[in-house]
Amino acid sequence: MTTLVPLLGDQLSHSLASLRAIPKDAIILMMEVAAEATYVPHHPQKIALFFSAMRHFADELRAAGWQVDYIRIDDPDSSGDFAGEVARAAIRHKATRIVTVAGGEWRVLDDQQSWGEITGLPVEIRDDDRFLCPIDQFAAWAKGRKRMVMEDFYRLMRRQTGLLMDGDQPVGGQWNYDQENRKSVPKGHKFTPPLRFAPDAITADVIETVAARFGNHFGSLAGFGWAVTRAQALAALDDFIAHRLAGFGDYQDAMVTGEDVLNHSLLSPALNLGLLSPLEVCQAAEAAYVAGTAPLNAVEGFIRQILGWREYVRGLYWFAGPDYTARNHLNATRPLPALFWGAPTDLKCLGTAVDATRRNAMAHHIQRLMILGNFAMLVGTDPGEVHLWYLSVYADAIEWVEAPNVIGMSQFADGGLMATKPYAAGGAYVNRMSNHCKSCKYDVKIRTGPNACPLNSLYWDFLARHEAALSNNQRLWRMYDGWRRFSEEEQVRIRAQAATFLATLA
Ligand code: FAD
Ligand code: DLZ
Repeated sequence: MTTLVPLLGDQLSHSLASLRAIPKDAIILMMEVAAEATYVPHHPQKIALFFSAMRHFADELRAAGWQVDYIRIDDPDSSGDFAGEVARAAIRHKATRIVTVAGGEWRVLDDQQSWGEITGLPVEIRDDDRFLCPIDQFAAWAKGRKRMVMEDFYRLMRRQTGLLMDGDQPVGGQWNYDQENRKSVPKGHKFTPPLRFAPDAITADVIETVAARFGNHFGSLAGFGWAVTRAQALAALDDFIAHRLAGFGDYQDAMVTGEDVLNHSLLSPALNLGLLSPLEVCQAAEAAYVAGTAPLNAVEGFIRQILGWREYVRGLYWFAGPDYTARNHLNATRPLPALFWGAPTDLKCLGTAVDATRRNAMAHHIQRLMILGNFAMLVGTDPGEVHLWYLSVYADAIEWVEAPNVIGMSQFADGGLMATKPYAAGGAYVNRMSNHCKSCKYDVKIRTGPNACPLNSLYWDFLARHEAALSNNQRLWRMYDGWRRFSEEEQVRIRAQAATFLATLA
């Protein structure tokens, strides 16, 4: 009896369900495969992160007494994909059964479901229980609801975990302190930079391989500093809690030219690879509040992102089904503008966000939602293309978390399953939340004319274009009222201005 345990690149947790209740002589199979590195053109830092963290984890498993069969990307005999490697390993080890944990994408789960037929072996696919809300629990909660409001789900999760709870009531008397979390950054404010990790020999080797094989993908490898082990991820967590959590709430929605990180944690890659558990991260933040080193608005805001949003989008991804990424409620068909792949743009906010993405395989939430996502939606980009771009370029992008954020939250392509209204904004929002407009070529205060910020006309044009689909939405009433207050001549001027800009994108 030989048990083969294929373990995927985002399953790097010693508590993984497939490592429990199996014989100690089982063979753990880890596979660096070309198909996974190229099914979208991942940012080279993302590929290097996965490969380096996988190699480090394999070493940790061996040190813990497991037998690990590790297939490297340059293995000349590799078939290049999961199914082929599982089939080869099953023969190599004379396996009699396969035990694995469900992957984080419908595509991968489909593949796992084919392994039985390919190998002729019984395959047990265990639930991924590294989340706080099981998929079935989310489905039971979501079923029959007209709107799946995140805030309702979040309160349920607070009660279920006891995080920031005082008996049955929220600590501090309020569930949500978002109102306190929209401050703009005072001039000259200094942010403490995050802890980064110089590449060790394993990472350096991986970086060399990735540069040679995938160096043509969009993105730079130069600044690689991600945590690639659990020990490093824990150090990054400690550093965030000690130095940046306290300011997390205040400037959560802010954007500053020259500041890539602000007070964000940069923990999503470690969380999504399984190097950290969501509960331990939330507990560390809660402990800082209890110890008096971080205020409630910061701690609640941070915990809500993980206990609320992260669990919610995961539940929604599996609840919505495999065709979710094909949704296109607004029938948007424009190809993704070239600026997303680094073509020059005069819009400072967009150029800054794309450049951060290129250098870091990272952009913070408001850049992803209100700069990049907003622009893609305003110009009518095909949401499928937007989805593939986000899946490619961010170090933390795995479809279960990326797709709902892109298709649902940022593009409104699911017709409101996730968001109650499109996150559409013109230049005024960017000007309020950032200092980008001060050094931008365009004038954010005007709608038309050669110097007008393109976001202004694009915003109104978006609303006008989708009037039939959106104007009944109560939450958009004020915006449509604003549009109708323009004179007919001004409406024509605004739409012509937008059309001129859109023509430059083609
Ligand atoms: P912080 O601001 O420090 O937040 C703490 C943690 O909360 C994050 O590490 C993350 O685990 C969690 N979190 C925060 N917001 C969300 C959210 N909306 N959904 C799920 N988890 C959240 N997150 C990903 O992990 N992978 C993605 O591929 C991804 N794609 C996104 C695409 C779009 C269009 C948008 C709007 C958001 C996306 N997010 C994604 C969510 C969020 O932007 C990132 O989790 C966050 O920017 C990661 O940086 P951080 O660790 O510094 O986050
Ligand atoms: C993202 C990624 C990359 C770049 N490479 C690999 C790989 O070589 N081997 C692997 O096991 N996983 C990789 N991944 C993650 C997968 O594409 C996919 O996101 C997860 O398997 C989903 O659970």
